[in-house]
This record gives sequence, C-alpha cells and structure tokens, in this order.
Amino acid sequence: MSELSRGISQLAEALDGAQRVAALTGAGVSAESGVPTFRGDKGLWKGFEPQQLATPGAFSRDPAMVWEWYDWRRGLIAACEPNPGHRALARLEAELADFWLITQNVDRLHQKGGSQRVLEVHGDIWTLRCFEECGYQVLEERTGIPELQRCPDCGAPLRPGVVWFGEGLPEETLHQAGLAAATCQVFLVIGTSSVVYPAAGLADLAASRGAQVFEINPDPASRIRGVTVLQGPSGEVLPEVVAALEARRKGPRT
Ligand code: BJW
Ligand code: ZN
Repeated sequence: MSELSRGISQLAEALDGAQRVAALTGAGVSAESGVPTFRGDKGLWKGFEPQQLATPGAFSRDPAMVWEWYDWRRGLIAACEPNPGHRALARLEAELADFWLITQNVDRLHQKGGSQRVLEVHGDIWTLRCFEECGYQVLEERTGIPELQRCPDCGAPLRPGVVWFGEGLPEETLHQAGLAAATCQVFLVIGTSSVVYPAAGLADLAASRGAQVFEINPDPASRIRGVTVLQGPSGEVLPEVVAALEARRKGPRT
C-alpha cells in the first residue's frame, strides 16, 4: 500500500469516527479549476509583491490600478468552474454530522460546488463596498468593469470585499472558525501555504486541543507536529477520501 493510500484510509477512518470535523482551504483547492495561486512559480503575484496590491495603502495610492487588477481577477474567476475537490468537500458536508468549511478563498467556488456552510475568513471578491466605510455595499456579479466605480452614497471609491494585509478579519466569521478549530476531532489543511495569519494558526489551535490534523497538498507546507500528509492535488485526493469514507459506511461493520 502506498503512503498516499494509507493516508486516505487513515483519514476516512478518522472522519467516520469524528463528531465534528473542520477544514481550512486555500488557493490550491481552486488551482485545478484554473484560478492561479498566490505564491510559488505560477503565483498570481509573480512579478508583484502582494503588499503592492493587497493593502489599503496601495488602494489609497492608486485605486484605479488596484481596481483594474481585481477586475481582471473577477473575469478570470467567472470563467472557472468548481473542480472535483470542491465537489468532494460538499459531499463531506452532506455525509458528516457536523462539518465546518473555513476558506481563505474569495472566489466562491466552494458555494458553486455545493458547499453551504462556508466561513469566508478573507471575504469575497464579488462583494463591493465603500472604501470610506460609509456602510454601502453591493453584490456585483458582472465582470469586465475596468473603470474604478464610486460609492453612490458618498462618492468614495468602491473596493472589493476582501481582507487585505493589515486589516482585521470579519469578527463573527473568525470567531466561528476558531470555535470549529478548537472543538473538532479532525482538522484538514488543504491547498494552503500556511503562511498568512491568523488563518494559518487555526491548525495549530486544533492540534493543541487534540484534533488529528491531516494535510492535502502536492507540496506540503504546514509545520504542525504529528500531521498526517496526503501528498497530492486536492482535486484527485479528496474524491478518493470521500469514496473511502462512503465505502466504510456501506461496508459490513466489524
Ligand atoms: C495545491 C494545489 C492542488 C497548489 N491541490 N494544493 C503573525 C505572524 C506573522 C505575521 C502576522 C501574524 N499575524 C498577522 C500577521 C500579518 C499578516 C500576515 O499573516 N503576514 C504574513 C504573510 C507574514 N496578516 C494580516 O495582515 C491579516 N490581518 C491581520 O492579522 O489583522 C490584524 C488586525 C486586527 C484588528 C484590526 C486590524 C488588524 C490579514 C491577512 C489577509 C490576507 N489577504 C490575502 C489577499 C486576499 C484578497 C485577494 O484575494 O486579493 O489572502 S493574502 C493571500 O494569501 C490571500 C490568501 O487567502 C492568503 C493565503 O494564501 P494561500 O491560500 O495559502 O495560497 P498560496 O498561494 O500561498 O498557497 C497555495 C498552496 O496550494 C501551496 O501550498 C501549493 O503547494 C498548494 N497547491 N496546487 C492542493 N492542485
Ligand atoms: Zn460610501
């Protein structure tokens, strides 16, 4: 049995026996849908420092440029479909009694793939809101709007509803994510480089409270002690995990 097959069986067994399960996903989960990741050779920010574009300071200095970059990304994401990894996570939600999906992704592909209980800790790219926080926000699903848009209430530039560096994460969502991590028996870390905090700290929190931690990534990145690694792309590994879980549940109990 290969190391990957062994990991898949271990994870299926752990999921089968768990009361509560939580998963943290990152850009790698959407890679097989065609959404570029942030870091690494094919990273979205290759040639750019993330800090150049994903900060409130960058937006203040050059809102039109940052707007244009997000407009380009929205168009790219709009052309992408959920992959078998997204769909497998939606199956897990249906299969398990208490499953929390925590995502750093802003693309909404988890929801498009059928997940209903999604905690978006870095916001989403489809909501636009007033940069001056006057309270105006709107869901904008059109893409290809290259001109900077302005708030109809106060005239300030509109910004994407994502969380930039140096900004706080949505409080209630982060609270729910922390609660899920602290109280689950199994925590999955999928397709993230685990460098951006506080999201990266959720796996440590889960491990410190006794959860079994599994990582799915072709290039594993978390440094959690005792983590079981399922090395491979999530669009291939996750469907196998679901199949193994369903086979256990259908098969004769021993
Ligand atoms: C595959 C695959 C396949 C490829 N299958 N896998 C503690 C220590 C140090 C620093 C800090 C700290 N606490 C806070 C900070 C500062 C900062 C931070 O973490 N900096 C570090 C980089 C050093 N954090 C913040 O600023 C956060 N805010 C904050 O802490 O506020 C405090 C505060 C409180 C109260 C008031 C005010 C302030 C905010 C962080 C926001 C992050 N935002 C971004 C941009 C979102 C908008 C946008 O999309 O443009 O979020 S940054 C970017 O990184 C994006 C992602 O969600 C995030 C994580 O990236 P992810 O998902 O891990 O992607 P990659 O590309 O890094 O990795 C992809 C992985 O996939 C790789 O491992 C591949 O191997 C793998 N892969 N193919 C499976 N097929
Ligand atoms: Zn406004």
